[in-house]
Amino acid sequence: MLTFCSPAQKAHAPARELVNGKAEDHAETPQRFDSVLAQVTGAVRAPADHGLAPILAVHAADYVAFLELAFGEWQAAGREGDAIGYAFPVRARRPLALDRIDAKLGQFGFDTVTPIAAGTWEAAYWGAQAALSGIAAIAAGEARQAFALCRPPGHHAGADYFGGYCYLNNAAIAARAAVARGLGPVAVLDVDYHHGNGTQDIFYEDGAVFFASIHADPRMDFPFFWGHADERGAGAGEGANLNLPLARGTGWREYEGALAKALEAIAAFGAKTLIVSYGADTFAEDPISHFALTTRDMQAMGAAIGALGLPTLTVMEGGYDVPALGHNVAAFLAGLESA
Ligand code: OKP
Ligand code: ZN
Repeated sequence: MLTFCSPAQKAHAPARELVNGKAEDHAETPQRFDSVLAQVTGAVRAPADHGLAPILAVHAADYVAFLELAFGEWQAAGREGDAIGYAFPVRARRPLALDRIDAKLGQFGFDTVTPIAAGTWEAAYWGAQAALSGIAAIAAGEARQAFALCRPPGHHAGADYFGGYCYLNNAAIAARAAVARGLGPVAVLDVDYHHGNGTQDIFYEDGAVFFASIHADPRMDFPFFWGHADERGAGAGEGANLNLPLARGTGWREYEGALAKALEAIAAFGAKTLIVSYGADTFAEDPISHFALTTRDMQAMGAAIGALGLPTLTVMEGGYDVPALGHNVAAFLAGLESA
């Protein structure tokens, strides 16, 4: 599988996340990148620099400027360690031109597990470029399938917010770019353990992009507030959003049924290009998740998706069993290629 990634994606190395009243070692580590890179087969290419324009086609300009400058402002304010907000506008969030870094972290972030560290912007930027390069290769007919080894992940990031370890929404940026290149209609299929709330939000009223997500029931798991089955899109996007929440403990038998529903809906939508937000945190041994898929199931998942026969870009999302991560990704991609 043609793979795009940059070593710059290891520059993001947040130390801790604040969860359940404790500071824990951050689960989304640079070692994840190495685990995957060690197992991918086929050509590995550095991403081309497509610049900020395709990022700004998804993300708000003030948000992107904030991301780029936040760590510097944090240091200029005399803070130590990574930037984490502490006050969040639950109601009446509006685009206030606030100056204090503390205020901005709350304005643009929705949790305390997504620090902005020294290399966050650089890593997120090059992850987005990897996804864009995958779409460029598909558009040019160089490959029918490609893999963007994005890190940090992207699917929790919205047009103007970060959270859930995500800053730039790589899958959404790729989907918009695919539409712009005439590869639409586009479907994004999110198989990470967690609901892709950012991607859902970005395309909620956009009828050009179908979003389907199979994930842990948000009544039990992050991101809690989004990913419920009754969220079906609105306006021009009405009916173009499909959430398939599953119970903790779900194994391949149940998962396979949900996947079949998602694939059927994507086919019925008439998608011409598919973006897969792939997270390996559905793996039974994942340290922060609660499904029960095996490495072999990852291959079956890839094969089922590949059977759609669509040009497909796979974008890396989560997966936190670091030694197993590369093997799970490789199994998924092998399945995808086998179809
Ligand atoms: C990002 B992605 C465990 C609690 C933190 C946040 C999960 C973010 C997942 N330390 N929960 O979707 O894999
Ligand atoms: Zn996840």
